[in-house]
Amino acid sequence: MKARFPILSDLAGDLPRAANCGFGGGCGDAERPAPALPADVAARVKNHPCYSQEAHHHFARMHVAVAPACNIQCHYCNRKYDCANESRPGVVSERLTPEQAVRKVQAVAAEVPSLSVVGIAGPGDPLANPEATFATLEGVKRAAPDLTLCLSTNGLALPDHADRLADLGVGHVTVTVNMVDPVVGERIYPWVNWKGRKVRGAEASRLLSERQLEGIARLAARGVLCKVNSVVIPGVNDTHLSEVGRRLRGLGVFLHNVMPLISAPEHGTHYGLTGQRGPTTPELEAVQRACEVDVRLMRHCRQCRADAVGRLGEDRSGEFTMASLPPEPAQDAAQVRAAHRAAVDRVRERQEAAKREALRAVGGAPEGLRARVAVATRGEGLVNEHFGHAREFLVYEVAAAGSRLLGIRKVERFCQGGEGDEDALAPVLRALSDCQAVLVAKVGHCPKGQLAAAGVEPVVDLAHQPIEAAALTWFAGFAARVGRGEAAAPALRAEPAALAAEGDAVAVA
Ligand code: CLF
Ligand code: SF4
Repeated sequence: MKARFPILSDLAGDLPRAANCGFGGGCGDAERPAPALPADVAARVKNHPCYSQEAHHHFARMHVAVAPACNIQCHYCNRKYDCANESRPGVVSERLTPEQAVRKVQAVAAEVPSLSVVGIAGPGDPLANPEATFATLEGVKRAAPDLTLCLSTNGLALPDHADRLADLGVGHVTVTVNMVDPVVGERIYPWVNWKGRKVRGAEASRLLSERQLEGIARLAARGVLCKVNSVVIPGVNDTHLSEVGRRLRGLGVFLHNVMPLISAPEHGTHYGLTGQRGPTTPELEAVQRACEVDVRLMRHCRQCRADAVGRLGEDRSGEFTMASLPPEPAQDAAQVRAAHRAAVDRVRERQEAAKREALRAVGGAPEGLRARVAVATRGEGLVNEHFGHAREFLVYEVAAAGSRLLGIRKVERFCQGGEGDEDALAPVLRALSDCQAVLVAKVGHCPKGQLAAAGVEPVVDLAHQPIEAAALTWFAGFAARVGRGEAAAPALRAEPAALAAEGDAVAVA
């Protein structure tokens, strides 16, 4: 089937060109879509790739690593590595001074028209480094006022800085909240540094929790949109996080990001060295379901590095090392970013129209029938990645009432240098084992056969279609086949059975 809808690159001619164009690649139940946001809130999250799942197809963020110190110790963190609040493990390539950070933002902003957000997320805690953090935020605001300022913190120092953040126009703040019960916290936090003194045991977690909740309440009172990240630690806080969710709802938290612990011995963390594992995909999904009561759940987090650059899921940080930047600050390209936003708005209108049309077509599917559809994408909101090139799949749940993202399944790229590797295919098949179909731009003969044998239908005739419209279109045909007895209805809440084989694929909520 030919592409029926224009793709963003079709619109590139509308845009002033930057040297290195950055184009490239929910919440609620599929049967009970989340309610619409108030207009003013919708406008504030519209182009933020973390606060809007849809925006993450079109917009990039960058982190500036200006905050090396931390005021607490988490058992999942090793100071040599990125802050696990917001990062997958991996050393930060460069720590920056505020002046370097502003220069780097100017350079990236001039090269990446899709850049919409600048965040500070480590490698320690931004508010344990307040001078560097505020100098950076103020400098970025002066240099590129159209960029949204963002920050992620453990919350210990948040009450002291909430007003200053709000005064500065930081409209999006993430707080990592892993517990509201100090007995649970004792198993996550060995100590916190409070006014120059190390506080240990349950007292440390009681203090941390009180400060976190106070800080969130202050931000909410100032109209700052708060996101909470919670790390699922099996056997430690997995059954407790629904209680955390209940407390957060009362504080007006905008978004809850329930994400898996990343733990490996080579990271040198306490958990890594003591064998504390992360959750399997079914375990993670179960905790997310328990938390998803009257709060928006983020399901597209990629647990980025503290020096990440690019769209979520892509890492362009290596392109923007300090040594590679021009000696003089690059000229800003605000008009290029504005043109990108306008182009994205036009694409969105078309993709929304496509979705509405697909929803009408799927309206006759039986109530209660659902399926899981994996999608390979390079961005732009399209099914546009080859199966063998995908490093991740977006998994959607689809039903007659609509579609919603369930999560991201990271995989090793199956095709290396034009050849598919049989050994690499098995983990990909396991990662998709709970899906009824995988929508891709292309797929080779061999993986096509193996996918079909594993019960996952490879679909290429929806290539370059908008993702959700494509998933719904596939579902309409699937429902018809189920009706004719040619396909079996999947069990409700099908789970990726083999994913308990840890290490094959990391699910990122
Ligand atoms: Fe960075 Fe965090 Fe701001 Fe996003 S990340 S400070 S809110 S701009 Fe985003 Fe990365 Fe997940 Fe964070 S995908 S780890 S949620
Ligand atoms: Fe590490 Fe972040 Fe925890 Fe500090 S708050 S110990 S930097 S994970």
